[in-house]
Amino acid sequence: MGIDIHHTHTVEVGYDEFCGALAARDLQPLWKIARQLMPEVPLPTTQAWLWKWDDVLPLAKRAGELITLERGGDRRVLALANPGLKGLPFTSTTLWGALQYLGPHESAPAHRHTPSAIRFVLTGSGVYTTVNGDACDMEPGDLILTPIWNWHDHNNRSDEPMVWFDGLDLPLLTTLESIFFENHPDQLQPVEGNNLSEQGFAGVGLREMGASSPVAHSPLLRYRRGETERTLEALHRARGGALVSLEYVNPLTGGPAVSTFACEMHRLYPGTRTPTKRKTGSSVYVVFQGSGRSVINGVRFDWGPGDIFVTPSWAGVDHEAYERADLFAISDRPVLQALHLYREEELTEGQEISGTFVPLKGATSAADSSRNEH
Ligand code: GTQ
Ligand code: FE2
Repeated sequence: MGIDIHHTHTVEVGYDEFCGALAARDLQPLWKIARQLMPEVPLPTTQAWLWKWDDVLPLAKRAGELITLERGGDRRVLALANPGLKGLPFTSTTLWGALQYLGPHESAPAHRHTPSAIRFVLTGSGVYTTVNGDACDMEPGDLILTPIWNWHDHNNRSDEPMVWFDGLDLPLLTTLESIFFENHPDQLQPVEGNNLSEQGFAGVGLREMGASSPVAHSPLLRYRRGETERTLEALHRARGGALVSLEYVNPLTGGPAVSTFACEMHRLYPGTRTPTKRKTGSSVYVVFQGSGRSVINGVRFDWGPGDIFVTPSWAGVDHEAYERADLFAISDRPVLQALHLYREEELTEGQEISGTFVPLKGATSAADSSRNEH
């Protein structure tokens, strides 16, 4: 016998009882939820938010005194938890942003996982992260990749702590239910050499014949601040304008350094407000140097060195620097592009500012914010 529509009994109940019967059978009527499910434009639960360096750093330092690095916790990391995401430790629905603190002469043990990570160094010196045997030195302004399923441990040889920004695709991989994790059999993995990945790219456009390369991510694991600086200067000389932006790419493919999110650097020059743009997907911005403000959906976010903020999907965003400023950013754009979901547009009119973000409290209205000012 096949599937028979006549064989089953009919239900004769009123509408309220009918709705109850649906719920009891784990069914939901689309007609009640269609507008929520498919709004005309993205209505993100990710909220525009900002974490001040001055609020986070003292707590990271205190964590340095209270927490030791042992198997289990593995890392001294403070996740930037978006208040829109119901207590999840995620900065947006796709991106993990965090500050990691590694004390003098400490090591964080070796492990690997399917989430890809990047480190953008904020302060400190004399630290290296070993990535599959390649000891990558970390200095302020450097970007270090620890891509999908690569063994990694962090080691501080100096007398000073180091603080860096961690960006991961962990929320995305949580949704995709594809997270695997493994501890290395030893506390630290063996080191094969120092900055080996850079040696493979000693000349622009030159590469050892037949050199093997990973397919899932960039073969270059360390992007030095000096190279970023040179490229930003060259871009500014060529283009001028209030904003120059670069992307950290896989030198072999021109694609993103890791496949699941983009790494970018934006240099803002003072005196001009950038045009308002919106795009699908979220971004996490890390202020490396300089100060300024960004307006996100009409709310003003003031920032300075070490501050971190997140822009939700389809939010109107513009920036203005008070002094020359460098914003490092990660974004889920590569995923949206691969799925043909990426859209961006520039608004013809600038945004009016309707309120100011108050750190720790969130957005307040213009009237409230003036009352709160002291
Ligand atoms: O340094 O290996 O922020 O595994 C989250 C998970 C950092 C790390 C994070 C991690 C790491
Ligand atoms: Fe890790």
